[in-house]
Amino acid sequence: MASSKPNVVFVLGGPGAGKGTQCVRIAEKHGYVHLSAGDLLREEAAKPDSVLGNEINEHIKNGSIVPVAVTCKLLENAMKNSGKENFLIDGFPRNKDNVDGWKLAMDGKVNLQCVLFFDCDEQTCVARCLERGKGSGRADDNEESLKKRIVTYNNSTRPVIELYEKENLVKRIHAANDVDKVFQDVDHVFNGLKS
Ligand code: UP5
Ligand code: MG
Repeated sequence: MASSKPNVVFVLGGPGAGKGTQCVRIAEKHGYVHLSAGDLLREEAAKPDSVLGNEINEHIKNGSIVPVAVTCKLLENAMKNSGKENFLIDGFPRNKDNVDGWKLAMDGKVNLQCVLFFDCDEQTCVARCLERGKGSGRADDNEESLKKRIVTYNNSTRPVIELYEKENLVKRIHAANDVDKVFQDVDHVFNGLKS
């Protein structure tokens, strides 16, 4: 049965697993709006008048997680402002607190279709981020930040994926493959999704 609520797919996986890359393709082919929580936070922090800029930048550099109220508000606003109905939420929720905060704000208001999990080994993730770091300008694409990002991912985000696994919502993708092969698998998932 079609839902009148907006559809949401959470997109999770380690740093450099390919979330952003694949979301761009999904958005193109399947008409979803791509909302990267990390990009929204970076944009917010870059505003000249941002009162949260320093706090957000500290979290990003340390690979720690920005308070859920901040991230959730940015996502909610972006959803509202888009005027659209299908959303890829990339890089969120990252810990149990994010899950709880999202539920508090959004429970009953959206239809969570699935959790797309880009499963990629640590070595590949780190190598991709370091390579990107040569030109990305991202404050966290360096060895020191990456170590912390990986620890946060293992300690805080993996348990979130396990939580959704128990709810049978997780679609696991082998993300160490090349971009086209990964997208083939992703495309297969989206062709089978019900709204
Ligand atoms: N690449 C991609 N796919 C490839 C493939 N199959 N083969 C070879 N190369 C591939 O890809 C990374 C790099 O790898 C690119 O150069 C790409 O070309 C190449 P990308 O698609 O960007 O991977 P992605 O998973 O999006 O990596 P990203 O670094 O964005 O992941 P993170 O989860 O670490 O970063 P995010 O921006 O989501 O978060 C950054 C920080 O923001 C967090 O650490 C945290 O401090 C904060 N944050 C919060 O606090 N709360 C949130 O809700 C979200 C973020
Ligand atoms: Mg990303």
